[in-house]
Amino acid sequence: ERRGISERASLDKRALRRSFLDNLLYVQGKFPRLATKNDYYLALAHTVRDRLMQRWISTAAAYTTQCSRTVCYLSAEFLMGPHLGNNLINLGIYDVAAEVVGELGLDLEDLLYQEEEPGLGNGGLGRLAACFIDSLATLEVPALGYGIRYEYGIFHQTLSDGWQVEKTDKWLRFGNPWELARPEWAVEIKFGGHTEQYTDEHQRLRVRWVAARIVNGVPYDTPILGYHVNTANTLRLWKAEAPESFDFGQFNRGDYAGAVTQKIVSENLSKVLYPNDEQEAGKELRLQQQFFFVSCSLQDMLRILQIQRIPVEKFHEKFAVQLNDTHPSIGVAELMRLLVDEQLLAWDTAWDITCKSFGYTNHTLMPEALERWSLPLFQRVLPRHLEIIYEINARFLDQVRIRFFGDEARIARLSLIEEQGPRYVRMANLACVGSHAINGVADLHTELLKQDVLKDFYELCPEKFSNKTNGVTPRRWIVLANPRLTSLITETLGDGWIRDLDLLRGLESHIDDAAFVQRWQAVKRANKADLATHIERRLQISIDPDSLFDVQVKRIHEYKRQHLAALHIVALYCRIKANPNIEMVPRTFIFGGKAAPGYHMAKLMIKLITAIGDVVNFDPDVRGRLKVAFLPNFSVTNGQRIYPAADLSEQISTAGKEASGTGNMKFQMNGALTIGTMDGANIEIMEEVGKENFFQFGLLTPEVYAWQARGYRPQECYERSPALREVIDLIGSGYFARGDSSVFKPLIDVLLRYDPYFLLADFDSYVACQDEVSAVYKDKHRWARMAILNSARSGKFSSDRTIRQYCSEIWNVDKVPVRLLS
Ligand code: 26W
Repeated sequence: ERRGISERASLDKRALRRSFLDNLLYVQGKFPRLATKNDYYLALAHTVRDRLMQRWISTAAAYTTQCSRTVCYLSAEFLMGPHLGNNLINLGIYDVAAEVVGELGLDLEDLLYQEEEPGLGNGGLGRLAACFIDSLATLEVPALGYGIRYEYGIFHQTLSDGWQVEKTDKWLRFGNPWELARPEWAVEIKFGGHTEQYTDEHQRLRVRWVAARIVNGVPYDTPILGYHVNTANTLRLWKAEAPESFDFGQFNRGDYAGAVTQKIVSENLSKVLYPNDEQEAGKELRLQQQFFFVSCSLQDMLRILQIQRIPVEKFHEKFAVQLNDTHPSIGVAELMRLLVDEQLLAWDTAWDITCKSFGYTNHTLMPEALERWSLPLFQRVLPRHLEIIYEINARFLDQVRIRFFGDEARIARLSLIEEQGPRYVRMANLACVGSHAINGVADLHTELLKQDVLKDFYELCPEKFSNKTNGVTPRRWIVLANPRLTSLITETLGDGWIRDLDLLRGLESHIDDAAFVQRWQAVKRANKADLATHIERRLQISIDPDSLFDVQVKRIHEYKRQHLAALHIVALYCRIKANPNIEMVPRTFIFGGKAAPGYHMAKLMIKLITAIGDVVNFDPDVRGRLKVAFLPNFSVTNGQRIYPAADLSEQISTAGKEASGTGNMKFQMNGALTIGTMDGANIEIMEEVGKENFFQFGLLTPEVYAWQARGYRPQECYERSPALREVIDLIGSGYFARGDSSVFKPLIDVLLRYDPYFLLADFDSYVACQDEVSAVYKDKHRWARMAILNSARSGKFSSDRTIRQYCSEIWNVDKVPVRLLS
């Protein structure tokens, strides 16, 4: 029976309804009266999953028969967010699915919120990887995302008395309908032990790694469908398991308990995501995790070469392997080991292949984020890789010595091994030496890499360096997150903008169309009302949807300066207390973000914000003109509610510290105006929207450097600015801590003594700029026009643009359109 495609893949409404009810019965084993909301979510998820399969198989078939050049994106983090809504949109069946569930008395949005999001990342870097694989699929580029299937993702944040409390993220509790285990493609990963030399049958000296322990890596595949295309690429995440033979085999004969312990040790490898952002901790398990997923992935690539009968010498022609920061950079040494020790290639051939395969993206200028592993630790976990790194280093430094004769200081800086004091392996140096391309993630960031962090590598090989300014996917961050805006834009311009975001420029010609501007304002107002309702439910504080929504959502970090925003709130509060009848634009300050569990100052910053809220929100003098809401557990899901409702986007990092930022782009697309420093991609956002549509303040990067060189004295700023003094003194007095002056003392002390992130230096400039924001907001029409222009000029920040640049300038890959197999 072949009447077109099977019922199970059909996108028409009747087929969807039948599948949905079928899956409720056959997958969930429930009839409607007994079904929970989660049963309905899973029934719908399976309905969608069925419809992905045909595309997934067709894609795999196209890539296999054409032996397509493939991007392998190696990332320790993929912060995907929920899949169901995105897949409905990319399949083009969101509205019809809403009708189907609606006719059964259910609400689609309600079902979407049932999905536990896979929070397999910390923040910017992990979310960037997710946007990139969406764009790769939409652009029909053959690509695999490789990472770790953490059993526990980023912790769930709750607040207790205004302090952050962490809860484990049991995202797999109710099963994961989007993944497929592929145990037939499991690989073995070695750890520890020692190396031995031996001579092979050709009398050549070779090295054998005799491991102390073996762990199995089992791939779990998730299809990643592009927007309105047949391409469904694969996200392949590795789970660690104890090998059967190891459990009860020769090592543990008779030792049942020992075998079980061994199993637990093995499975610990993919147990939990490290919640540190921009702070290197040097933990052994983290190095093991990195090696685990990288070795699994490289072995998987060798398997793919084999089934496509491509000789191993052509590895670099088949694969473009991208290192998402240094976390996967052990791959340079591991590919050398696989090619030399196991595939028996000559060192020089292997090195040539390795360098042509890898590209390295740097994501941070923070020195404390640069990964280094102590030599004893490295030797213990990866003895063979240490030898390989020594060999790479010796050959590399020989060349450096010839180029820079006698420059021993430079050689010490370029070395893969840090030699002053305790010795370390420097992973950024390994990534630079082993890659043919090195990139930063915004113009300023790339310039600072060249001048500063990677200066020596730039002077050695300037041709390796390029910039790839980050971007975000408009499918998730506009179409899915902001359906009202999506309808307005599509009714105005057609729907081409979803694949070609530059078309948003077309909105500019509607800026004088009063009806359009009014509809724009209505969209924002409705989004704000939705968020207000959400906040009221969660936090029991009333929110005025007509107040200015001033939003800062991102990881909590001193360099991102959430506490500068807090100082501003206190400054406004002081104005009200001094003159309760003062005229003031009502504002709602919305914060969200997680602090690394061991980062005490970041946790204190959260407490400061919540403590200010607890006073300001209930002081009758304020008369509702200021509200402060810290929304717990900022995540992809929560971001999707927040960005569309923002009026003002806070991007206030110290100049020269934020590599790019990507939240800034999500706000801009959704029509928020930015108040920001000249940092990261803010600079490029201002270039696109024009100075007159951007609120700029603060020191510039060279000014920060100059202040540092001169010896910055924050105390002087404090003494010079009466407003600042009042704010600092009020917090220091314990006013926001029921009179307990000890609570915020550590934070105030750092600001007055060192202020490493220049809050006090930027305070007056920030407050003046915020006053300008309020003045503009009073003119609602002017504000709306500026907001429309921000959206209209956000095309550059689509990750489609970013990925096109990676494809042509680093990866040299082309698209491979997929024909649907019937
Ligand atoms: C070892 C600890 C650690 C963990 C994570 C060090 C560094 C990281 C990441 C590189 C931190 C990160 O997410 N960086 C962010 O990357 C985004 C995507 O490029 C940028 O937009 C952000 O500016 C940058 O902070």
